[in-house]
Amino acid sequence: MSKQDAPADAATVDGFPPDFVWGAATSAYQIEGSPTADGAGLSIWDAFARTPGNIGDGTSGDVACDHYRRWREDVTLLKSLGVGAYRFSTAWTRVLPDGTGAVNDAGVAFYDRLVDELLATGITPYVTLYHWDLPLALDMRGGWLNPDSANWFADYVAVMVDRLGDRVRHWFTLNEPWVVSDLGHLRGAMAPGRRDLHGTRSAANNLIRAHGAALAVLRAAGDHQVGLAVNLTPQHAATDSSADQTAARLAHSYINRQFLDPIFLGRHPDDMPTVYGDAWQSLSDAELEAASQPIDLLGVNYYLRDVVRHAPDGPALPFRGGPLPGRPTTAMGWEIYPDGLREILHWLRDSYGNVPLMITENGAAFDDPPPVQGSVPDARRIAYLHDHLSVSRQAIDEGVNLRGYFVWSLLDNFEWQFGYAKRFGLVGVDFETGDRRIKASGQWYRRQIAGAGLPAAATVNGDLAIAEQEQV
Ligand code: IFM
Repeated sequence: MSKQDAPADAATVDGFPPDFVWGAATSAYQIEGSPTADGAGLSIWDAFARTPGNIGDGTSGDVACDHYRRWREDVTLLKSLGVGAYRFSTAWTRVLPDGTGAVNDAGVAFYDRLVDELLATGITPYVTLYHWDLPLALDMRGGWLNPDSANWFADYVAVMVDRLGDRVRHWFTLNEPWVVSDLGHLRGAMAPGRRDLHGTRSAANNLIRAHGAALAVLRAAGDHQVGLAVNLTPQHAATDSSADQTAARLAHSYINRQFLDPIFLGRHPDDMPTVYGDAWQSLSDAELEAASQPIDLLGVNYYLRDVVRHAPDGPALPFRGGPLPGRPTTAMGWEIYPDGLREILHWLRDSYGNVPLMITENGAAFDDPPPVQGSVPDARRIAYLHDHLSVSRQAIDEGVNLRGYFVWSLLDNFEWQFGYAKRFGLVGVDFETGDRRIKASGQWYRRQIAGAGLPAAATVNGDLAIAEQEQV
């Protein structure tokens, strides 16, 4: 069911397991601001955003949501949404301003306070250790192209688990390594803005090695739940032609399998030399062995599907994807395709064993309508979330080991190369004043969480009796 005009009191999706984890997600550079406060160093995103022409609206994350100063207010918002978990990332540059070497205690203290406040509020922290903001000092040493990068990352992770590991149990090593390698090292659309296929592959290899090295550190530190978060996007051939069918298969290997086959199966997809041509480099057997140690949970970031065509004259790779013409899209131009989430969840179960899964990101940017009586009536976001939760519930019924769901994002924030123009938040942010306002989707999500574990019989005409009682 699609509800293009879903209001805040629209039906929620019931019947989730009672221990299902409900959360919201953010990342450091997108919300924190104050990049050099309390001794922090610069990251590749500070440098990239300050280079004219890189960000669509000419902005940067210098202020963002000012979360570095307003974090307590944001924890209160999480509480009022009723989430049980919050996924955020730690900025490597606050902890190790030069990327390696001396620890900046004042930077660690920020995350100490945040974790303490979350726990005091009854919210479980899920920490992402790398969400794209590599210390600039390390980029000057080659960044992810340098084979030492895996060790740099492991050293930083050792500091984090040493300082926060008595309270944080859930860790994601990397967020969306494919985006780092492709958009950061091939397309130049994201930091560090490189455009080189050989470098793309080197970065991918070093990211896989970094995941393995960080996993070993976290395992040695005790009883932790460790995984990584990957963006997964169904790749459907545009036509029945063998060229398009092959293009879709190669795109699937490149986007969806490039990181997961090494991590779960200890090998590269057979297609990878075809995808990369001369630029192909494989990991050694020992590196694959280190990277493929078991993880406890896999984070799935799902937004869209791609319809793929053969593109022999493309700038780099022999395929090109985009939305199916005529289908609804979000403000990102991404096709709204909830069935693709179910497809991805099934594919993960069938390909990599029934590893525990969490949807670590799902959500949509829309051009939100103006507030009505104090609330942004973002009906399209409610419909988007509803429809993706419906297929998630269905996948659980079909045997997928799905344990949780995090909306992207808690707040409207700095959407990378698009600046502040694309709003994903359950909570709207006025970037002039920093004021926050829960949107209708945030109110809807609150009702969704309050009643999700209930069987259908506990609902009254689709509206949850328990949620209504709470609102009184
Ligand atoms: O904002 C990003 C996030 O940082 C990573 N996943 C996709 C989101 C929307 O583009």
